[in-house]
Amino acid sequence: MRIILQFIIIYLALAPHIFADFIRPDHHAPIGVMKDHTHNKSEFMIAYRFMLMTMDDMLINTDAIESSELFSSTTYMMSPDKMNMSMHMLGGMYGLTDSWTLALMAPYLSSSMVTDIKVTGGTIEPKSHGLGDLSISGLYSLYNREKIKSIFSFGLNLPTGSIDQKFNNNTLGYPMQLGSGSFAIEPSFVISRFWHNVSIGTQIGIKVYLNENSSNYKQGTESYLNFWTQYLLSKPMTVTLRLEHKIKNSYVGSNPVLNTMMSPMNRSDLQGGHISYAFLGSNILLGGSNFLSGLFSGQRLALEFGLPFYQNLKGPQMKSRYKGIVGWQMAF
Ligand SMILES: [Cu+2]
Repeated sequence: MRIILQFIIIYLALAPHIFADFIRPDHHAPIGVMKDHTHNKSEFMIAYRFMLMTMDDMLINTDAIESSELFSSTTYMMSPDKMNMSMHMLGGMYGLTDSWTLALMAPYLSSSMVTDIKVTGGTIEPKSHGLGDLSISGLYSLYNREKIKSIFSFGLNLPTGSIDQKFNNNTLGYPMQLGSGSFAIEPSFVISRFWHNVSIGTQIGIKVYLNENSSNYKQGTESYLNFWTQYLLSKPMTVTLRLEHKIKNSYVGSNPVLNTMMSPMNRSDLQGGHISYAFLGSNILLGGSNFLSGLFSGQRLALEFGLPFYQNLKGPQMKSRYKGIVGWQMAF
């Protein structure tokens, strides 16, 4: 009896520390960062993310250009005006060992683009939707302690998304296609540091397309750098701040069916650029210290909203306006 009592006393004394240190909302990066954490052996996680991105107006490098200027100063017959892109993404993770985690991601994309027509002075709104490129990754936990975690991951992009989306029997420009048509490799590295109620993390990654697709082009190499910090507002909830910089190179080759005189969207050499975003968000443990903890055990909810603060695009190319991401994750 005394042993049991002692055990209970010790347990109660340690419990707050166990719960404080074992799972924290900032053990996962802000929701827009992928491949940021690993799982223990035999642990599964399923994830759903919804992302919305809006683009409008055009840039040539950092200078804005209107449709009317584009029509008066060039021979283009069409000009992009506004684009909405939404993505549903299903993800799965599985801990093969305590060091190796397997991750799968499947995106479903919907895009629409309001396009100005020079001849009629009117607009059209082509749409595309369908499965994007699947990816499969191996994540290796290089270092996993209470205060520092570090992961190296290696991803493979599979060309499952369509690159032949059409509108009125005409092949749509590059930004409206759903996939890349190519295999790609994507190594990335993450390191995060945790303190009592603050953490910071950084990720660097690069995605290299390997082969020319069936339409005679290959997307440009993409590299990205993320830096974030999280502050624990309470045990189950953080506020997140993230800076992201992406560099995308121009495409190699071009799709011969796209008429480059028609629209800048058809120009494979006008697809790259630099873009920097600032995101504000939150990570929430639904199974945190509330009475519904049993029901939502192992579940997370996270969101981010971001605005671009620097864009330098090979243009004329549409510029980004904002990006919003909501995600739900469940580990078991
Ligand atoms: Cu996970």
